[in-house]
Amino acid sequence: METMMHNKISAQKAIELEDKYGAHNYHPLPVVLERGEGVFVWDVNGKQYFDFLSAYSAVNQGHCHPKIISALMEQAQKLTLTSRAFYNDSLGEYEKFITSYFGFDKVLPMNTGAEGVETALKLARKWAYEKKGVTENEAKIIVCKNNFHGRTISIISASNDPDARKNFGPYTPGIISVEYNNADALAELLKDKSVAAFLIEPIQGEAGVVVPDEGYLKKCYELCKANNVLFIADEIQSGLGRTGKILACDHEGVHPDILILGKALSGGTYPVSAVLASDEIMLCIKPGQHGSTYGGNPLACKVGIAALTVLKEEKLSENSERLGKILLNELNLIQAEYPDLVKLVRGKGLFCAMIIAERNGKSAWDVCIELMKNGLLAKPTHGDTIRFAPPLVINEEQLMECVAIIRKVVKQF
Ligand code: IF1
Repeated sequence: METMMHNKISAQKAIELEDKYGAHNYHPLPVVLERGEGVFVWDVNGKQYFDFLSAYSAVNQGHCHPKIISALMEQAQKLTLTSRAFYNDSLGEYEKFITSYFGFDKVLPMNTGAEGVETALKLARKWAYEKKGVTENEAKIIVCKNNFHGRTISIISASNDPDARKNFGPYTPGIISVEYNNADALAELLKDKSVAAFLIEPIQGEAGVVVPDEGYLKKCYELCKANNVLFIADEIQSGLGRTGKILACDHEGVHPDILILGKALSGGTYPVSAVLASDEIMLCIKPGQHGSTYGGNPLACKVGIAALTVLKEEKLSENSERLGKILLNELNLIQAEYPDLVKLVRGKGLFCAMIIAERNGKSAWDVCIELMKNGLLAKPTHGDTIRFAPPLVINEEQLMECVAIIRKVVKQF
């Protein structure tokens, strides 16, 4: 125990080291975590918190889920990476598993979400030239305003968030943006026959859990079909049970032409992303035309199978749907009680957000600091929004404990 205590880093020291030696590309809440299990995380001083961010929906299965960790540990002692220069005994099994899990012909395995999005964009362009007959280098991609799809130069070229794009130009051409939740505006843009694909988050996460009107997704899908345009669903954050269905597209029975997954595809243990599509689309990419050092590595494959199995076996989508209804109802009650602080709440499943009215200089950040002091970790975004997205393994008793913390903190403001 002495050695353990001796090696323990203090919160202040950890923060100082990051400040001195790390890029300042984040502004974290002043909490230093050292352990996670299920819905809980603990800081270096042993204080316990409910994790209401779930690492942006990467730990839907809960922190350090034993089944996923044991799959990771077992494979880590056997074979972690072969590169795709050779076959390995795990990739084919994983590809069969994930394609039948979501109902697609093929999967292209990658690592981060942004790589998955970039892969989908490359597939869509290739398909446009080689199958749709769009003139080479003229393919267009339609994206939604206030999107978030990652941080690469092509992806931020599709962003209208000044923080995400300022001074990162020149930008990738061939990207058009359309108002979210406006199918008529999309119909207008689809008249351009050089459009290859429409890329959408079924629910916009970073924008503040923006849930479109009932029927919007279905309408967009039908418009894309009618205009021979690929419907690409970025379910990196909204997928894998977060909104109460295994995919947010399932709320409207939409089967996307290209599906992009990430984050909880590994339960937060390892970067794993995936792009799923039909043979017609996927086989446009031939050997040597796309790849990645770690894409489809044996470790990712075993972890991916375990993470997806846990989602199904523990009925985490159903739990998200049931408890999400309770959470949204409770947040609406808090909004009704304190309308001058809480402007509105919205969400679907255990994917909720609260919009804070800036009052006497108090912002969402200040509310999150108080929530932290009361044992609940949530993240402010865009100044006035707080996202509430606990791991999908949370139970009703724990959820109500968290609602009480949120109510207590809102009340004291
Ligand atoms: C950051 C946001 C969330 C995503 C969707 C693709 C990606 C993400 C819908 C890219 C990633 C992360 C990135 C992280 C914070 C977080 C985030 F605030 F940035 F926007 F969740 F909302 N599509 N989202 O949400 O996946 O390459 O990161 O694996 O960049 O600060 P990635």
